[in-house]
Amino acid sequence: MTRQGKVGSIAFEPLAHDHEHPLEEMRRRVAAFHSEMRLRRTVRDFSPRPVPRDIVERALLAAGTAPSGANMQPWHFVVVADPAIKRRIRAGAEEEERAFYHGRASRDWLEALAPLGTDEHKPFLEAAPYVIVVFALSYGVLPAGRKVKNYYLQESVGIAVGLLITALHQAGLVTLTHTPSPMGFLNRILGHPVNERPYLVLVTGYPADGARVPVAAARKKALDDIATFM
Ligand code: IYR
Repeated sequence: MTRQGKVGSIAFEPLAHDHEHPLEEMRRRVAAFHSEMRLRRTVRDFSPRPVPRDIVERALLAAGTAPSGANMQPWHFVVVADPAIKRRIRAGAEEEERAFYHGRASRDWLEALAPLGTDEHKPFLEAAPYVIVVFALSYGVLPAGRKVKNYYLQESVGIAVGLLITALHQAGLVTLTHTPSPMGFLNRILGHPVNERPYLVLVTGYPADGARVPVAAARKKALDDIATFM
C-alpha cells in the first residue's frame, strides 16, 4: 500500500531541493561552515554599540525555520532593548544568581563552572543592545480557540535557539546563552502566563573593545569523542 491513500487529502508540493552541490563543493562548504562556527565564542563583555533591529528580526526568522514537534513552532522570542526592562531583568537575574553562587549550587557544580569565571554579576544584561528572552510554549491555541499540547517542546525550542545563535554569529554578532535559575521572574517582568516557560536568555550585540573569553571554553571534543560510526 502506498501512502497515497492516507495522504490523498493533504496538500503536498514537490520538494525544491535546489541546493545540491558536487562533492568537492560540498566538502568545501561543510569545512567553511565548520571554520566559521569554530570562531563562535560565548561572550560576556558586550559593547553598548547599537545593532539595527532588522538584523535581529532576520535571525529570528531563521530560528523560526527550525523543525518542531508537529510543526507547532512552540517558541516565542521577547526581544528586550528597553533599558528600564533590561535593568529589571538584570536585577531579577542577579538576585537568583546570588542565591545560586552562595548556597543553591552544589560544590561540584561550582567546580565545573570555575574555568568559565562566572559569578552573580550580570552587567551584560544591561550593556548589550538586545536581551532575547526565549519562551517555550507548552500549548498552542488553534484558530477556533482550542488548546493543543505541544510535543517535543524542549527539543524544538533547543533546535530553534541553536539556529538563532548560528544566525547571529553568521551575521557577525556575538551571543551569550544565559540561564538564570529559576526563571519565574521573567514571567513576572514580561507579563507572560505560566504556560509560557522561560527557556533561556540569549544576549546579543557586538563584543566590547578588549572583550576576553575563557581559554577553556574554546576546547572542543574531537570527532572520536563525540561521534561513533558503525
Ligand atoms: N546560571 C548561572 C550559572 C551557570 C551555569 C552553567 I551550567 C553555565 O554554563 C554558566 C553559568 C550563571 O549564568 O552564571
